[in-house]
Amino acid sequence: MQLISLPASPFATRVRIALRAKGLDVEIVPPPSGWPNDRGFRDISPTGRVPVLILDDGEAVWESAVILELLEELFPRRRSGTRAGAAAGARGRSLPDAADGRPGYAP
Ligand SMILES: N[C@@H](CCC(=O)N[C@@H](CS)C(=O)NCC(=O)O)C(=O)O
Repeated sequence: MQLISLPASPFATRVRIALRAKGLDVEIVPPPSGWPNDRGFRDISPTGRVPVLILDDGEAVWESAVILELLEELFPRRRSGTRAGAAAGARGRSLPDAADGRPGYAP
Protein backbone atom coordinates (compact mmCIF):
# COMPACT_ATOMS: atom_id res chain seq x y z
CA MET A 1 0.00 0.00 0.00
CA GLN A 2 0.97 3.61 -0.47
CA LEU A 3 -0.21 6.73 1.37
CA ILE A 4 -0.17 10.11 -0.34
CA SER A 5 0.43 12.36 2.60
CA LEU A 6 1.82 15.66 3.86
CA PRO A 7 3.62 15.94 7.22
CA ALA A 8 1.64 19.01 8.36
CA SER A 9 -1.79 17.62 7.46
CA PRO A 10 -3.77 16.58 10.56
CA PHE A 11 -5.92 14.37 8.33
CA ALA A 12 -2.94 12.56 6.88
CA THR A 13 -1.40 12.41 10.34
CA ARG A 14 -4.28 10.47 11.83
CA VAL A 15 -4.03 7.95 9.01
CA ARG A 16 -0.26 7.64 9.54
CA ILE A 17 -0.88 7.10 13.25
CA ALA A 18 -3.39 4.33 12.49
CA LEU A 19 -0.99 2.68 10.03
CA ARG A 20 1.78 2.75 12.58
CA ALA A 21 -0.44 1.51 15.40
CA LYS A 22 -1.43 -1.41 13.20
CA GLY A 23 2.18 -2.10 12.27
CA LEU A 24 1.47 -1.76 8.56
CA ASP A 25 4.36 -1.21 6.21
CA VAL A 26 3.10 1.50 3.86
CA GLU A 27 5.13 3.70 1.56
CA ILE A 28 4.49 7.36 2.42
CA VAL A 29 4.75 9.70 -0.57
CA PRO A 30 3.98 13.40 -1.14
CA PRO A 31 1.32 14.55 -3.60
CA PRO A 32 2.51 15.26 -7.18
CA SER A 33 4.11 18.60 -7.98
CA GLY A 34 0.97 19.99 -9.63
CA TRP A 35 -1.06 19.27 -6.50
CA PRO A 36 -3.88 19.99 -5.76
CA ASN A 37 -4.93 20.63 -9.36
CA ASP A 38 -2.87 17.91 -11.04
CA ARG A 39 -5.27 16.05 -13.36
CA GLY A 40 -3.98 12.58 -12.49
CA PHE A 41 -4.27 13.32 -8.79
CA ARG A 42 -7.83 14.59 -9.24
CA ASP A 43 -8.66 11.26 -10.88
CA ILE A 44 -7.86 9.46 -7.64
CA SER A 45 -8.87 12.24 -5.23
CA PRO A 46 -11.85 14.19 -6.63
CA THR A 47 -11.55 16.87 -3.93
CA GLY A 48 -7.82 17.25 -4.66
CA ARG A 49 -7.05 16.68 -0.98
CA VAL A 50 -4.70 14.45 0.92
CA PRO A 51 -4.55 11.85 2.39
CA VAL A 52 -5.18 9.20 -0.25
CA LEU A 53 -4.51 5.52 0.39
CA ILE A 54 -3.55 3.42 -2.64
CA LEU A 55 -4.30 -0.25 -2.09
CA ASP A 56 -2.12 -3.03 -3.45
CA ASP A 57 -4.56 -3.60 -6.30
CA GLY A 58 -4.26 0.10 -7.27
CA GLU A 59 -7.60 1.21 -5.90
CA ALA A 60 -7.48 4.69 -4.36
CA VAL A 61 -9.40 5.60 -1.22
CA TRP A 62 -9.71 9.25 -0.13
CA GLU A 63 -11.18 11.02 2.93
CA SER A 64 -9.30 10.25 6.12
CA ALA A 65 -12.37 9.00 8.01
CA VAL A 66 -13.16 6.56 5.21
CA ILE A 67 -9.54 5.42 5.06
CA LEU A 68 -9.58 4.79 8.82
CA GLU A 69 -12.79 2.78 8.54
CA LEU A 70 -11.31 0.69 5.75
CA LEU A 71 -8.10 0.06 7.70
CA GLU A 72 -10.15 -0.96 10.71
CA GLU A 73 -12.17 -3.36 8.59
CA LEU A 74 -9.12 -4.87 6.90
CA PHE A 75 -6.86 -4.86 9.98
CA PRO A 76 -9.07 -4.75 13.09
CA ARG A 77 -7.38 -3.45 16.22
CA ARG A 78 -7.46 -5.09 19.58
CA ARG A 79 -9.55 -3.14 22.08
CA SER A 80 -7.55 -1.70 24.96
CA GLY A 81 -10.09 -2.95 27.45
CA THR A 82 -9.39 -0.01 29.77
CA ARG A 83 -11.12 3.32 30.22
CA ALA A 84 -7.81 5.20 29.92
CA GLY A 85 -6.97 3.44 26.67
CA ALA A 86 -10.39 4.15 25.22
CA ALA A 87 -10.16 7.82 26.25
CA ALA A 88 -6.70 8.17 24.69
CA GLY A 89 -8.02 6.71 21.44
CA ALA A 90 -10.97 9.12 21.45
CA ARG A 91 -8.62 12.10 22.01
CA GLY A 92 -6.53 11.06 19.04
CA ARG A 93 -9.60 10.94 16.84
CA SER A 94 -11.07 14.30 17.90
CA LEU A 95 -8.30 16.66 16.77
CA PRO A 96 -8.61 16.06 13.02
CA ASP A 97 -12.40 16.16 13.32
CA ALA A 98 -12.13 19.58 14.97
CA ALA A 99 -9.75 20.74 12.25
CA ASP A 100 -12.00 19.71 9.38
CA GLY A 101 -13.19 22.80 7.55
CA ARG A 102 -10.83 25.09 9.44
CA PRO A 103 -7.96 26.03 7.11
CA GLY A 104 -4.82 26.90 8.99
CA TYR A 105 -5.67 24.81 12.03
CA ALA A 106 -2.72 22.61 12.84
CA PRO A 107 -2.47 20.95 16.25
N1 LIG B 1 -12.05 15.86 5.00
C1 LIG B 1 -10.74 15.62 4.42
C2 LIG B 1 -9.90 16.85 4.62
C3 LIG B 1 -8.52 16.68 3.94
C4 LIG B 1 -7.83 18.04 3.79
O1 LIG B 1 -8.43 19.11 3.97
N2 LIG B 1 -6.55 17.97 3.45
C5 LIG B 1 -5.82 19.19 3.18
C6 LIG B 1 -4.43 19.11 3.80
S1 LIG B 1 -4.56 19.21 5.57
C7 LIG B 1 -5.67 19.37 1.69
O2 LIG B 1 -5.40 18.41 1.00
N3 LIG B 1 -5.87 20.59 1.20
C8 LIG B 1 -5.69 20.92 -0.20
C9 LIG B 1 -6.89 21.62 -0.79
O3 LIG B 1 -7.90 21.79 -0.07
O4 LIG B 1 -6.83 21.98 -1.95
C10 LIG B 1 -10.12 14.38 5.07
O5 LIG B 1 -10.47 14.12 6.24
O6 LIG B 1 -9.34 13.66 4.42
